[in-house]
Amino acid sequence: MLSDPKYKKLFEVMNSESIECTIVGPSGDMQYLIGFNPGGCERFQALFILADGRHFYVSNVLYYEDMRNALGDDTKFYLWKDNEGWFDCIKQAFSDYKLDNKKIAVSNSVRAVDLVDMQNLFSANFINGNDMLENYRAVKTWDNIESMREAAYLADKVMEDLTQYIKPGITEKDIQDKIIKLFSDKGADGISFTPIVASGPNNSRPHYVDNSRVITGKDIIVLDFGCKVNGYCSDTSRTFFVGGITEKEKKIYDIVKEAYQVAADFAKEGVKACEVDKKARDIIEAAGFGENFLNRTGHGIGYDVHEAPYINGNNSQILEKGMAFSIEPGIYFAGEVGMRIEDIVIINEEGKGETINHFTKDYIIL
Ligand SMILES: [Mn+2]
Repeated sequence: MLSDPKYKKLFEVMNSESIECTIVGPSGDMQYLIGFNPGGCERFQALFILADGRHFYVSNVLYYEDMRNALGDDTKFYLWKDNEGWFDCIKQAFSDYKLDNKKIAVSNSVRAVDLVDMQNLFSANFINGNDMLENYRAVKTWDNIESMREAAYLADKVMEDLTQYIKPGITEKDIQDKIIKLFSDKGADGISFTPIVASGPNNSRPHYVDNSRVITGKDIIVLDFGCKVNGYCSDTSRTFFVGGITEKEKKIYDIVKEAYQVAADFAKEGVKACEVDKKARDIIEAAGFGENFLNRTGHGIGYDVHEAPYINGNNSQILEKGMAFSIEPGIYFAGEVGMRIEDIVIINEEGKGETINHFTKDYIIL
């Protein structure tokens, strides 16, 4: 199974850093590596990839059939049952593959409590393998990018439909439910995260999670959502104005929009992620709202809705063809109001930054 060319780079990194084994739990990483993500639950399961090209899988018996189908006949399994626990199973595996005392990279999908248990069972040197695994899949194939274009297209259509649906008197939850239904009707595989519908004073919280507020006759609503197509995510945000827009609101919105455009126009093959962040931040700081731009400018996107490359001030990673990431500047005044615009940018075959969402960024006044 691990003869596929896409593993070559992973083995190179593992060998150069003397990493003997990489442990990958159910996740976007696993989906990328083996084409399947079982989702899983609290029962420990993981793929163990060895630097010499061997691999094995530890799983509860209830996932065996799915994982055997995904991994094929040449995969060795260590299976455990609910009434046994997984410690004997993992001890046997570590013994068979002589992993104790070795350097082992752990993906972010291995639960902290399971890692603590493994640290107590073994004297291996467990290291954080998240950057290695995320960066390994940061460059997508053009087929993958096609799926992302389709996911972005569906998100744009949902945004358009919402302009006809949102009105005073309905709740944030009504809008949330509508978004999920629209994605389902349009043929998306599913949503990429629980839609954020933040109205009135709630929209100063970028990751607002409540949904009970009723839309009033004069409201600002931040909408942030996405879907999945062939496992690949979309993610887009717009700010809608119900019952008109004031001059002051226009001024803030225009700054956010300009920050988006300047950063998106700057993004291209060969520039650093932190330089893209700076472009957006400079616009908002120059307007006097630097302290109100709470978040990084963006994040990579693929099988996971947040993954490498992160578009923040600390990331000197160089953008390459086939990378995909959000640009999502926002200005937030705690307890009062927030505005955000977000679309996905890819670095295309010509090495140019290209926004793959196409819904308007003009004022949406309902
Ligand atoms: Mn986002």
